[in-house]
Amino acid sequence: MLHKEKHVQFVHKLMHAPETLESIMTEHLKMNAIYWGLSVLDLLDSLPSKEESDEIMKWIMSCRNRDGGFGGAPMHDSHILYTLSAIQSAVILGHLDQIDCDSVVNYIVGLQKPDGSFMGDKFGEIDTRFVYCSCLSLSILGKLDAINQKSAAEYIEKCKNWDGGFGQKESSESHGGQIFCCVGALSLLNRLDIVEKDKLAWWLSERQTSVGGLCGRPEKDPDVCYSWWILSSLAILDRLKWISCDALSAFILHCQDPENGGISDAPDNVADVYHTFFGIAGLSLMGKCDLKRTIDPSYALTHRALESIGINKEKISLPKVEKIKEKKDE
Ligand code: GRG
Repeated sequence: MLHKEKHVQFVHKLMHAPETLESIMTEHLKMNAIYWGLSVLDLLDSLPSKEESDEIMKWIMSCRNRDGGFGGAPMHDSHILYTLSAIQSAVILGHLDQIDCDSVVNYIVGLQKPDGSFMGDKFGEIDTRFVYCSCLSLSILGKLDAINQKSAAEYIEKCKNWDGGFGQKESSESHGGQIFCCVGALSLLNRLDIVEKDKLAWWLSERQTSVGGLCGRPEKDPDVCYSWWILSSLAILDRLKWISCDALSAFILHCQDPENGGISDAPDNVADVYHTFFGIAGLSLMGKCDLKRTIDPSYALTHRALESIGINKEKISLPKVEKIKEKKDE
């Protein structure tokens, strides 16, 4: 059983929590945490009130910098990871109009390198995560054509490995999280032809462990967050049926805190909002626990949120329901 009410309370409690040593130490992640928390509330049909939404939006806008990007908290440097979370949160709250489209687009365009790759910020780290974050931000804003899409896709192709997977950069080992970013970006760029679908789906399905949970690389332990990274990649490739959804959902449910709400990375660990979001998002993708299959695997936003900005179902890459009649569950 999914403890929906408890999870909603868990997120509300976090949003209103007083400052603690832990919250100060994780301040740099606050913008991401806002997106994860709001997404949980959206998936569980419990969006904040108008007053609360306005308050959250005010905080988001206080993280905007002169360069057009957003930091993880007020007065933090801009980074594409937080810029995307700010945009996604604004979409969920119905306040995308408050984001200054031109300056954020300029900021993102300035992150692309001549080889198509993206820096995360002005300090220059390169990672396939940043290609995805940039493409998704621009796609939401309807401005994908502001970057060199051809070279972005070609850069991702260079990061493809012999096993069909993708890594952090060229010659990096395949990793579930990076695969999500590369497949997600290619889906947004309409370049899924670059993916060797069966080979990659085989690698992804091999990440299901004997306890049902998914891991990010061979020989690693399962972690609830891969119920998103791996599963949404399989969904984009239309091969969700290649794993046992029953076994995965049992693993996710086993990682819940039934008393205080929230989901942890693995059974009996401490719950956090990151794993709560990716666990519930995975359950939604599989249509388990009476959750609507409402999250889009490329945009990581609900259909409701996407439709509110005019991105409609035809563009959304959710595979058909009947296709989730998986072999392994039978
Ligand atoms: C909008 C959903 C969304 C995402 C934004 C930031 C980002 C784009 C994607 C991150 C993808 C990623 C790299 C996820 C992996 C996170 C993780 C568990 C890293 C730990 O990796 P390892 O290799 O741990 O240290 P393992 O699990 O292999 O033991």
